[in-house]
Amino acid sequence: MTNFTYSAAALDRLQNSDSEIFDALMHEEVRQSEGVELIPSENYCFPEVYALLGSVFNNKYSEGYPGRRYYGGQENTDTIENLARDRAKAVFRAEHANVQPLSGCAMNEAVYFALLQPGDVILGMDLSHGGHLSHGHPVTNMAKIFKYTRYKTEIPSGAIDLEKVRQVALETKPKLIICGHSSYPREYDYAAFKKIADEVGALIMADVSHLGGLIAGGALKNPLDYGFDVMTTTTHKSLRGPRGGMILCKKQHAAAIDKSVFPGMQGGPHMHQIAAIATTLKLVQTDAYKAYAKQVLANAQAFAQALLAGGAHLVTGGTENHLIVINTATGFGITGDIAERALDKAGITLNKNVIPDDPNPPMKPSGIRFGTPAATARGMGEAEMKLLASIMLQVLRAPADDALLSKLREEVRALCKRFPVPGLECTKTKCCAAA
Ligand code: DSN
Repeated sequence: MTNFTYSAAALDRLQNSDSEIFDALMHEEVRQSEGVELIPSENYCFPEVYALLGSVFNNKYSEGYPGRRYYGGQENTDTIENLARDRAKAVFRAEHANVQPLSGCAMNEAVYFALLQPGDVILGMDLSHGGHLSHGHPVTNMAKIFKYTRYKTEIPSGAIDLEKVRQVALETKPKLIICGHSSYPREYDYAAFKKIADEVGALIMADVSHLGGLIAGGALKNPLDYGFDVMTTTTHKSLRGPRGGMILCKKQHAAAIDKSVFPGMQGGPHMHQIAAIATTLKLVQTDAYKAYAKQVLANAQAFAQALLAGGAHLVTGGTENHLIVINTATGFGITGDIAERALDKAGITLNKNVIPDDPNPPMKPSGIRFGTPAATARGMGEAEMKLLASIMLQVLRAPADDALLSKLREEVRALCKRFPVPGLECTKTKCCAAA
């Protein structure tokens, strides 16, 4: 029952005071250990992150920014926030960093309110083509305040027709153009988007929440190198930090961004989260992390090639980053929800997902989305991706064959045993020093 990720004494207390939550925690550990996590926005954080999330920084209120707070007792919180900001600037070659956003949506909303007026037009990628809710989907509160317009990708290649983007921009006159996605397996041409923004007099932002860690590790292009005004990223996906968000921007936007985050959007920053972000930003500067970022992409390639060879229909025909979208409706005659449930039974976790211009609704969409950051964090390589692709193909061809799913579940469990979750291996072996 002892666990490397939490203090043994605190865990004992939890077991005594709230056995229901304790049991759920233990079961979740087993679920994460014995199954393969392929949701592309999830990851296993660095073990150091657990130490800081469970630390006394949780207890501190720190409204304001280093050197200008509304409460006393900030000598240690100032240290960690300054380190987090400096490391963020160094890692992403940014002129300014704000590390206080509590999450991804809050971070993007803070940017809109910092740089725009209500009623201004924002141009972002269509949700079904890979865009994100926080880029202005009509169901969001932001869509009541700003006017959102869309660009799409070409079907089936997934290429972005830049002349079409330019035309939409000329017609709708956005004040802000967003590059970024949560289910687009291709790279952006950041230079071309910046050129369009300049032509129409718009600011340009990239939301690289999925890609932040891969950019930090030097495996993908950094939009800030192309003159972008703002780049946002969450900190818990490929970056392997705590849940949270960061805004990186040009110096000229620094004051507006900071004011928009606090006091505009948020009260007290989560200092335990910021401490963990600071440490994450140190760890992503190591050679080991750079190798990890490259391996995430190599693994996605191996996975995609094995699926294509097995007859799967990949949206955009392949991948250039960490994620893959399969059209299960055309390839296997099943909707994404059926695929998700069958794969879950085999110990593979991923999510159902809409495909471009999906004729089906979001809870019964035509596809599934998955990626390699978490499996790669366990040390899995291309050979394991090929094995997982073969298991996935068997499931997708026979999603109702429970005997087959049980057999595959055992194969997945055996695979997982060979690749312990970082930080959790010590639960079993008590060899924390080796983690
Ligand atoms: N929920 C995240 C994802 O899965 O991509 C984005 O918000």
